[in-house]
Amino acid sequence: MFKRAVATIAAALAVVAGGASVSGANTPFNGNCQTGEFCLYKGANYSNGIADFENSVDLYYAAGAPYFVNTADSVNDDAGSSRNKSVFHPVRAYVYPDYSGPSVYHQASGAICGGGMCNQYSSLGAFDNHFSSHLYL
Ligand SMILES: [Ca+2]
Repeated sequence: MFKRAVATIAAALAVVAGGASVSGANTPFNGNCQTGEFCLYKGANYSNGIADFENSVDLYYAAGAPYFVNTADSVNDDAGSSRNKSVFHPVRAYVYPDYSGPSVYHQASGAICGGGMCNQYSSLGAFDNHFSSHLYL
């Protein structure tokens, strides 16, 4: 009886510990660009629709591919601005699937912008409406 109670308590503690993980309590695709996430916005200046990711995505237009939250708009070739809020990982976004083709490097969140690189881009210039995959580095 005592052993079972200890096991139950240990399991409960494990759940609590999991809920407060060091990676933060972000939730992908909740429409909020949280710590740890890479976010794409349909419009410039982080506006008009968001897709908030917590992992790499190798293809934006396959079955199950991402849409901007609460819209019927595929993320593929439709991002107008981007932001990396991962503290530890730079993220590279690519024009083609499978992390290929021309790309934009996003520094880890908190890194100082320099050399044309930053963790966020309020507009994407020649890359506007071109991203088709992204990779956490
Ligand atoms: Ca989120």
